Amino acid sequence: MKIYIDGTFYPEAEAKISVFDHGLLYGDGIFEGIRFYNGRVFRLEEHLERLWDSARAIILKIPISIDEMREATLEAIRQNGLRDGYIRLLVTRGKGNLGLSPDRCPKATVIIIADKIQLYPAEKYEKGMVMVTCATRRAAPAALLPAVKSLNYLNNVMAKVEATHAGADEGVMLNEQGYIAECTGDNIFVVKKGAVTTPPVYAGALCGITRNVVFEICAELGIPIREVEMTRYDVYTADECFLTGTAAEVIAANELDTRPIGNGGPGPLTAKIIARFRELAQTTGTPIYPGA
Ligand code: PXG
Repeated sequence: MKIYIDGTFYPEAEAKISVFDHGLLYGDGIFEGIRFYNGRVFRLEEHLERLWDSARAIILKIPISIDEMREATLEAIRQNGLRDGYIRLLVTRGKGNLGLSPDRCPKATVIIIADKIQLYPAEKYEKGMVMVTCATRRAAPAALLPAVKSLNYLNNVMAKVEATHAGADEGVMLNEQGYIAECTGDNIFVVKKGAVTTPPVYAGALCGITRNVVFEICAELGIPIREVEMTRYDVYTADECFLTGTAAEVIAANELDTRPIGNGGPGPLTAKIIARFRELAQTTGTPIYPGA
C-alpha cells in the first residue's frame, strides 16, 4: 500500500510521522472517511467541504489548496490501483513540542490512506443491527464541538467499547439532556407511520454526508423527513430504524435495549432508501481514472 504524507507517496512500512506531532500527542487534528465505488469517489466535494469547515473551526491551516487535496486524494487511489474502497484524509496540527499549545507547530501534516473496505457481515444488512444505549454521553458542544470531525474520538471509542461489551453491534449516544444524539460512528433515523425523523445536528450529531444523502433520497421519493429531538421512546416505538455512515452506508437496526424494532429486518421504507442509496453510490461521484 502507498500512503501520501505531505506530497510524497511512501510504502506503508516507511509512512511515518514524528512522535512530536500534536495529532498523536493531543488528538489535535481533523479527518474524513470517504468511500469510492466502481471507480468514482462518492460525495468527494461534500467531504472536502466538511474537512475545510472542521479546519476553520479549530483554527488549523491546511497547507495545501482544496484542488491539491482533491487531486492528491484521487492520486492516492490510483497509486494503489483501487476501484472500490475507503479513503482516510487526515490533517494533524503537525510537529511541535511537548507543550499543548499549537503555537509551536509551524506546519500541519496531511496524510491520505486509500485502502480496501472491511464491510460489515452481509448478515447484518439482512437482519439489522442490535443496539444498546451507552452510559457514555456525547461530548457537550461547549466541551468538544460534535460537528467537528476531529481526531479526538475517545468519547466515541469508549461508547463503542461499551456497546461491544454489552454484546451489541452499535451504541446509541445521548446528549447531556438525555435526548438521542447519534450512534458511535453513525447517524440514526426512525420511521413512524410513513415519516422519517432524525435528531437535529444541534442535539450532538455529526452532520453526516450519508445523512444528507438520505434527506435527498427522501425528497426525491416523496417520503416526509424532518429533524426532531428524539428520546429512546421514539426508537422503542418506531416502525423502522436505520443508521447511516460512510462505512456502514444505510443499514437497518432491529433492536434497542432488548426491545425489538420492526419485523427483524429492513422495513419497507428502509429497504427503498437502501436500494436508492446503492444506486447512487454505484453510478455517481468523481471519476478516479481518466476516460471513466
Ligand atoms: N457520526 C459520527 C460520530 C461519525 O464519526 C458519522 C456520524 C457518519 O457520517 P458520514 O459523513 O460518514 O455519513 C460518523 C462518520 C468507521 C468510522 O470506520 C466511521 C466514522 C468515523 C470514523 C470511523 O466506521 N463515521
